Amino acid sequence: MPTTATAAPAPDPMGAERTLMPAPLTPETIAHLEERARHVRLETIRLIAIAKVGHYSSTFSCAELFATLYYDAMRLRHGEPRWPDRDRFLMGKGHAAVGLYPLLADWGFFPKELLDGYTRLGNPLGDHPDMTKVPGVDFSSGSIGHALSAGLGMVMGGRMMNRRFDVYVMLGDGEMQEGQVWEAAMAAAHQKAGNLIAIVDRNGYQLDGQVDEVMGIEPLAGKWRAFGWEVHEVDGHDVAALATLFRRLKQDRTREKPACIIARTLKGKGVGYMEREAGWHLGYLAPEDEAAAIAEIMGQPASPAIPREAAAQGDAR
Ligand SMILES: Cc1ncc(C[n+]2csc(CCOP(=O)(O)OP(=O)(O)O)c2C)c(N)n1
Ligand SMILES: [Mg+2]
Repeated sequence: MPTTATAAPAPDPMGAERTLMPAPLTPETIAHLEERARHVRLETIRLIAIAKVGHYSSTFSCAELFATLYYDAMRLRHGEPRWPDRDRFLMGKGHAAVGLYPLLADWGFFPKELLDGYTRLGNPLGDHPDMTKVPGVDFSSGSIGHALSAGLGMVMGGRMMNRRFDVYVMLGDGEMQEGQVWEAAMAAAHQKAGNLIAIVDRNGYQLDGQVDEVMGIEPLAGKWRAFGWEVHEVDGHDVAALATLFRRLKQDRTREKPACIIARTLKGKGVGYMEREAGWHLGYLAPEDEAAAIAEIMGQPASPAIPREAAAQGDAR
């Protein structure tokens, strides 16, 4: 696969790749990705126990997306967070950064010991990601709505530098209500940003309830198509389906349209009482509840529902 390409929508000399099927996924790769998603969930629980408040359910819904991106799809170099040809990853839903940090540490972008001081005074790893402090974070986020615009800017910057890398932007479904997302969507199609990939974590919930009750966003696929994007809908917890799709998109060097992946997910996926209770957007697990959540993630039977009041609610960010 070429490491550079011009911006232009001109035919790609590697266009023949488009007709090739992606390399088959082995059972070992699938098992590895599933294990990495479990790792994201377990680390999320461990780190939030240090912070004493955090976004469990927002992070659990995209654990398979994190795992597939960082262990199969993205082109990265171990220990080189600023490698100019690396694929970029931006999180519109920056509040799920707690699940990203363990993967960045795994890539050798910073010492793993930093994880142990997550959110503590002087530690660069905050509840929201800061690109000026955390090696491997490509964009500072937290105020939702900006990341797709920034991602398009990176695509355009890559063109100017005659570099070809893919730019992945993970967005929340509540974030779809932000007007700036659609301005960026319109601009990306106009710019034929074929190496821009938006991933919508369609978990059905935002901070204050069900997305379609707060302000409906359907028909979501139709909206993206109408804005000039190629749209794919996929089970966001199926690592095999995700990896196959990401591989296919990466292999297609002739695509001019930016691609949107609508990943159907469950907010809180992996811990039954969080899947059933929207109040877990921000919370803190008491130690005994934490043990039950870990057991469930490790494959033991689901624990009983914990009443909403049991989750210490922090300030809603
Ligand atoms: C501009 C802005 N407004 C409000 C918030 C507060 N806020 C944090 S997360 C969130 C809900 C996000 O929902 P969604 O995009 O669906 O993400 P999920 O956690 O469900 O993955 C809101 C409103 C914010 N971070 N930024
Ligand atoms: Mg959501």
